[in-house]
Amino acid sequence: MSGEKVAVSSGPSSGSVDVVKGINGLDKVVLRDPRGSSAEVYLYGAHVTSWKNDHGEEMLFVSSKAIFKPPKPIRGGIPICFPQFSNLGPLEAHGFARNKFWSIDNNPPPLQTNTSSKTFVDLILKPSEEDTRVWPHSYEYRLRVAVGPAGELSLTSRVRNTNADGKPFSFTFAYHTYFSVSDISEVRVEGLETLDYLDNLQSRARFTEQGDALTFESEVDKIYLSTPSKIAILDHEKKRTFVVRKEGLPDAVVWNPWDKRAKAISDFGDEEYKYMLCVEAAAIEKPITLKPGEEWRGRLELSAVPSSYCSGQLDPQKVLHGI
Ligand code: TA6
Repeated sequence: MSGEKVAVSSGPSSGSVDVVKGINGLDKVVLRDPRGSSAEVYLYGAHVTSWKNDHGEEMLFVSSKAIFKPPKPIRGGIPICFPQFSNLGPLEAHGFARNKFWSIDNNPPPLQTNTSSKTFVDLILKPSEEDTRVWPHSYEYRLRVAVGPAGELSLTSRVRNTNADGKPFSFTFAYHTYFSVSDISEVRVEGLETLDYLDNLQSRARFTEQGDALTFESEVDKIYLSTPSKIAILDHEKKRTFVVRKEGLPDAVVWNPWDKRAKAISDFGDEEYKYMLCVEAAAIEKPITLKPGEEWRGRLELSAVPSSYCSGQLDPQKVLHGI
């Protein structure tokens, strides 16, 4: 596969960034870190569909039934829910960002991050005239997707209100990440215990999670509120722990459709719920409000580390708090 090179730094320590044709001829950006990890981002939706470690192992789940055909969003990877999470407003479910064509931003404003990653792409979404009929606001949404030297994947969103009429706007948001897991019934999530959540399966009634790590044996669709900045997903069978770090994103959604609901989703395999778990860094309970000229930033960093949690050797507190 050959493709166009886009703006990247060069030199032996730099990675590569190429634009190639993906499924159904849709443009995708392939990021390769020199140490071997990689990521793929479709311009359609600014949708990350692949994140591989330096052994070429895929970390994200994408359904075998995913339809890469606009206007249908891609099932799996990291859909961007903006400017509305789920049906919490008048727009289509999860907003429109995931089914718009984004552009490569070759000249983004400087972005301060605490990573040394040199392998990244900047994408931008601005509303068309038709879009402003659906959501009557002017904005610039910049997304940087980067793979780092330790194999980490980061997504940094910057949303700026560019309304000329002086009006503020509000939005809700999620990085709807689908993690690939070996067997959902062997997965634990640490970092959300004892927190309050809204249960989507019970008309978003508010409950408090019990003290134990989350495990899975039926459908779950919960919005955890005011969560810590680190969440760990422990895959017992793979002996792998995903660490989710987030900034500017107080909430976290946990979703698995389980068997019945899986059957009702046309672009999702009947058995695929066993091999995925969505843990979504989000801002839902308190919508973000921006006045003209103001900018919001929401950052997600994902890493995968080997874990020996199954043998009881790894204290989840160490994963979460680094102690
Ligand atoms: O984030 C969880 C959720 O809002 C669920 O309620 C579920 O429907 C899922 O997202 C998938 O939504 P989608 O519109 O992609 O089918």
